[in-house]
Amino acid sequence: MEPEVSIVTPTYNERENVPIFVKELDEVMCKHNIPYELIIVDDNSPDGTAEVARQQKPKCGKIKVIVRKNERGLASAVIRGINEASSKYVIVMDIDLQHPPSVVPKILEKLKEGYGLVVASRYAKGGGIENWSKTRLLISKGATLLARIFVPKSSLTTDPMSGFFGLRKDILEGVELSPRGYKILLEILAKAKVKKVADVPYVFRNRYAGESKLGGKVMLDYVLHLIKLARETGELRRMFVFSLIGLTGIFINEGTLYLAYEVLELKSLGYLGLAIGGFLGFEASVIYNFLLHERITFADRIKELKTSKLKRFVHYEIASVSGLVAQLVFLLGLTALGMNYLLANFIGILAGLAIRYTYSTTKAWGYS
Ligand SMILES: Nc1nc2c(ncn2[C@@H]2O[C@H](COP(=O)(O)OP(=O)(O)O)[C@@H](O)[C@H]2O)c(=O)[nH]1
Ligand SMILES: [Mg+2]
Repeated sequence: MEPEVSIVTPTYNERENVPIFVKELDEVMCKHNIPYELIIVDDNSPDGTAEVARQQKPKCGKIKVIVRKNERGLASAVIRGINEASSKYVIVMDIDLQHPPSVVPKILEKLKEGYGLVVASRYAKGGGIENWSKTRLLISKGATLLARIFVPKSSLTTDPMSGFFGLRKDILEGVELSPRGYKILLEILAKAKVKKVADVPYVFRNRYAGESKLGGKVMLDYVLHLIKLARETGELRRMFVFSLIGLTGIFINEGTLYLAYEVLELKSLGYLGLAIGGFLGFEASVIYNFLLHERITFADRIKELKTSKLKRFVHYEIASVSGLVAQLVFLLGLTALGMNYLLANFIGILAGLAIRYTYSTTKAWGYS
C-alpha cells in the first residue's frame, strides 16, 4: 500500500533506541490505520544502528534505511530524508523518543487540513518539557527570542526550535535549504513559501537511551546560523535601514524642539517649556519614524499582517517609549557604577535601539 506519510528520522549511534522507537511508532500507526514509510538516515554509525534498523519488521509500514558514508550532520541528513520521501506529507522527528510517536497522527491530521507546515510544540497550550532545569529552559526561551528577531516568520509558531514537525513537500519547491545549521525548521520558516503554520502540543520526554550528540559548540553555531539566515533573507538589511531611519529622526526631534521652544515661545515657560518641547520633539520623531517604517522598513510585510495600522502605531509608540526608558536606565545605572556618562549614554542608545527593533519586528510589524 502507498504510504500516507513519510517519517524521517536522522540517526547517529542510536542502536538501542531503534527497536523501541519502531515499536511505539508502529503501534500508533496501526491503531490509527495509517500506512507509512519510515526513512532512517544514518551516518554510518559505528554502533551498527543501520543493521538494527534493517532487522525491524513493523506491521503497518515499511522501513527504508539510508546509510551515508561520506557525510555527517543532522540538517543534511534530514534534507536527504525529505528528498527520499515518497509521500507528499513528511514528518521529521528524533529517534530517541524525546518526540512521542503518539503525536504523529495529530500532525498528519493538520497537514491534511491544509497547513503546509505543522510544528509539534513544547510551548503550545498542553505542551511541556519533562525534567528540564530552569537554566536550560531560560536558554531555550532566549534562543527562541533570537529566532523571532532574526527569522521573523518564526513567530508563526510557538516553538521555532522544534526538531519535531511535519510539512507538505510542495512548500519546499524551488527552496534551497542549507545543510549547515542544525535547526532545519528555522531554515524552512525563513525560506519556504508557507503562510499557514499550525502548532500541535507535545511533552518533550527524556532521552530513552544513549546521549545527546549536540554539545557545547552548538550555541555559537546557532547564533551564526541565525545571522546567516538573516543575511540571506534580507533581515540584516532591514535592521540597518531601521537604524538609519532612527538616526534621521534625531533631526526631526531637534527641529521640533527648536520650533516649539523658540518660535512657539515655550521658552517663556522656562523648564516646563523645555519639558513640553522635549516631549513634542520625541513624539514628532516617533510619528516620523513610524511613517517611514511603514513605507520603507516593513513595507514588504504590511499586506501579510493581521494588525491594523492603528495597532501598529500603538505598538511602535510602546516600543519607542520602552527604548527611551532603557536608554535612561543605562545612562543613570552605568554612570552610577562609575562609567563615563557619555559612554554610558552611548550604550543606552544602542540598548534602546535593540529594544525598539525587537519590539517592532516581533510585535508592531510581527507575524504572530
Ligand atoms: N544522521 C545523523 N543524525 C544525527 C546526527 N547528529 C544527531 N543526529 C540524530 O538527530 C537526532 C537528534 O539528536 P540528539 O543528539 O538527540 O539532539 P538533542 O535532542 O538536541 O539532544 C537523534 O535522532 C540523533 O541520532 C548526525 O550527525 N547525523
Ligand atoms: Mg534528542
